[in-house]
Amino acid sequence: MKIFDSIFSPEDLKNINDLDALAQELRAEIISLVSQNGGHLSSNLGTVEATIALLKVFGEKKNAIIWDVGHQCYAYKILTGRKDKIHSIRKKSGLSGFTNYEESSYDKFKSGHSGNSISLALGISEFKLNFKKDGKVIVFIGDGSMTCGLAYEGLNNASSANNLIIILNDNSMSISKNVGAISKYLSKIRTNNIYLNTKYIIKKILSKIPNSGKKIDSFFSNLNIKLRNLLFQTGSLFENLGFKYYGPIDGHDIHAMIKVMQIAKKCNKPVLIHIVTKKGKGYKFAENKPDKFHGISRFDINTGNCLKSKEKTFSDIFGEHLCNLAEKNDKIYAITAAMSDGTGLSEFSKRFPKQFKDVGIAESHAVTFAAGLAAGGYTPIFAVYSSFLQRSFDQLIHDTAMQNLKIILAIDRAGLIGEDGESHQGIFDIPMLNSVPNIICYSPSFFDELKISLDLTIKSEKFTAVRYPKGAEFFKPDWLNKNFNNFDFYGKNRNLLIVTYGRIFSFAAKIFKKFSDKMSLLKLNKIIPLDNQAIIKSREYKNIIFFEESYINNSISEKFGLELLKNEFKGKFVPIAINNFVKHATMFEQLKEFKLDYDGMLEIIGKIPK
Ligand SMILES: Cc1ncc(C[n+]2csc(CCOP(=O)(O)OP(=O)(O)O)c2C)c(N)n1
Repeated sequence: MKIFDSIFSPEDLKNINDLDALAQELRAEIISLVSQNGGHLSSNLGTVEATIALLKVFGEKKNAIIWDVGHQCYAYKILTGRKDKIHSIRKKSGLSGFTNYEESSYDKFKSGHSGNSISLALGISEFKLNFKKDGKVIVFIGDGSMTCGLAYEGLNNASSANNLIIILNDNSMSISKNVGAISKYLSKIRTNNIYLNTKYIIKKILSKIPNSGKKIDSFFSNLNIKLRNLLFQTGSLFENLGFKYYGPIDGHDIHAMIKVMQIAKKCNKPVLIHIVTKKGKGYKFAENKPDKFHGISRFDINTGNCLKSKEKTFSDIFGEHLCNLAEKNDKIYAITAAMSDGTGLSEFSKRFPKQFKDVGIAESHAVTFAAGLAAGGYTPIFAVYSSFLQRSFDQLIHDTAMQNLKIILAIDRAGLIGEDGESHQGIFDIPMLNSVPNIICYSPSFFDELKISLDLTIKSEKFTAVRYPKGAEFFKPDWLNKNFNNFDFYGKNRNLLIVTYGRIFSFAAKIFKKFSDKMSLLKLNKIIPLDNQAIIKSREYKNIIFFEESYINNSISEKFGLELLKNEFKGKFVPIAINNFVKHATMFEQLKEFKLDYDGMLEIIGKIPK
């Protein structure tokens, strides 16, 4: 029997004598789990001990624990009553890979996007303070997430939150190496020799002091006062923001963390505990390559090799083609918000370091920075996952479109993305872009079309975007028009027209090939603005079905329907798109759920009168 088999809630931790052995068990469980289901391995391995300490000290329900991003919550899920379901993580109808209030009252929010934890915590803190509710509000946030502007908006408002405790998990990594001035600041604290020696002394002394919170508290207070001038000659950032700062603490030393958290529990002011951890801790392949194992699909535990064969993706093609373009154009400037690898920009960053910037998890800044670069004379291209672009809505409108500046958005992971669940689906970029005046957006279905789209965006004088999906291209028919026109009609039947764009065009094309006497097909390539000629021609059809891999409100299909009405279309128009948040499942299961796969399309088409 495993130690964690006897843990049904954090309360049960008090019966566990060997917490280090529990940590080892949890670690083995997480490695096995992620090797089978995929998931966020490195981050979870790095936070096992901190999770145990956190639940040992703050496990009572009156406390609120808020995880930033929430990708590091696997041990938390196991210890908060979900161990029996943990093997279903990231699978359809199983546990989410992030915190999720639908699963457990220990999870306060659904998480996934970085940097919002402090603001969320402050809201709960305010309520607790005003209504004299007991309990602390604890934020667990990584140093990568501390590159988000939103986190600082929270910190700037935290000085009176006397029930707030922030645990800053500093592993010097975001997905890849962390960037920016704050990261350098944390690194200075970590590497300062005096402090490292002091840390050693702290550990030595703490281990000799019995569980007397008061003594330890004054020990820490004195230590901080004495060291303050030595360590933070310009003043500690966090202390100046109104926090009591404890750290850096060894984030793999459960007992040191428990002691410090107990002290923090007694403080009557906001506290920041700075723990230092190793991303990927305890699994050599993840320790050596924490970025590769940050988010990983199924792998072989013995070799660390992925079980899924690596096929070319849209992100790869984007990265390669942008390198080709930059060879001949030193005005191209690529930006990522902490996703160089995911967006295919790693090679570009090495080959064109002067034309590249990782701005950290700062999507709003990235867009406005791009606008500034454009104003200065560059051709900036911001490669960003669709769901993270949601952070930049005002920057698209006010800082870019309204200024009539030419920037390019390379919108990756557009459409359904699978197991990462509700927070990560790329289904809101189109509704956003449809609200940005004068933007142009292309939606390639295939790799070669992505390259052509990029060429068009670079040549354009306007604010442009290209949206493309996660992973590889689907089946490509050999009968497609060779030119990348704004739109292309196929077929002669006037009873039924199927309209679509992006990768799901492949399904529609297969159906068309089979039933070409019963339907016609319209492939859109330029989706914003809609080409009026496509609308005019579509009026000739009796029935039109529009399949779209986007959220439906303010979608392309909605616009298409409106334009048809304006142009006195008299037939039947059926938009099939996504009408809600999309839960975790495989991408194909999700396409099926929304009738956007081959079978789903056939089913909808079958309902149209012949
Ligand atoms: C707004 C937003 N942009 C990008 C991401 C993708 N992302 C997930 S985790 C992560 C790195 C987080 O680093 P850190 O907070 O230090 O946690 P660690 O994984 O190192 O434990 C990034 C960039 C995200 N979740 N949210």
